[in-house]
Amino acid sequence: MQTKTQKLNLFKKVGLYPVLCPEFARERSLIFILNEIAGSGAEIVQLRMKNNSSKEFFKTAEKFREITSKHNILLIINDRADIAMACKADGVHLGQDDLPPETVAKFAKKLIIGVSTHSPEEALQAEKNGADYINIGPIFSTNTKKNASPVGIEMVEKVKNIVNIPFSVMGGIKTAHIPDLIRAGAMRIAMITEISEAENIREKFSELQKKIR
Ligand code: TZP
Ligand code: MG
Repeated sequence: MQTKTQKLNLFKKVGLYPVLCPEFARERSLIFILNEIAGSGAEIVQLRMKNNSSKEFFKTAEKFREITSKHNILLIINDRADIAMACKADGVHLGQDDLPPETVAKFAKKLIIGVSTHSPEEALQAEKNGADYINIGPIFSTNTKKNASPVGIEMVEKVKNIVNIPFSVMGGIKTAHIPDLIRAGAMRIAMITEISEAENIREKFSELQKKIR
């Protein structure tokens, strides 16, 4: 069992941050995709299930925990601190409408707490309220987050200068965007479809890792 500090140290070293959702998997199972990225050396994965029952989410999370533990992959659960606790995940990723980070921190002392942010104000607030990391996004427009307007690469430059916690970037990011994002100061790049909808997931994952390292 790792301490929260140990988990956070692993988080800081993450480059590529895959997020897996059943809706963006081209009919392949999430377990299949997880095994593919585990075989390509994934360091972290987030499980995001917006349209399933709590029970289905939990059952998948348990399977994810089994596989990620074997491969020393950090497991982050989207939205649901209860499911993250129940499956013994390493962290939870909270949206602006989920439980506040300061509340989760009170009962989930070992979970890494990530928060989605869409402006410098939200980023500062999340840090103040106890987030261990934030995500900045959506950087570009994307089908996976239709209702949010893109914040652009400029937001990365702004936020990196005002927060002291690690951050990831996400939203519409494709392979070709990586050099520009790295130049802007992004060290952790989160992606859904570029990875999970790739024809050959292993190949795509390795290509992305090389670009980020
Ligand atoms: N939060 C900000 S952007 C996003 C989420 C959940 C979706 C990113 O998906 P993709 O396929 O990498 O554009
Ligand atoms: Mg969420």
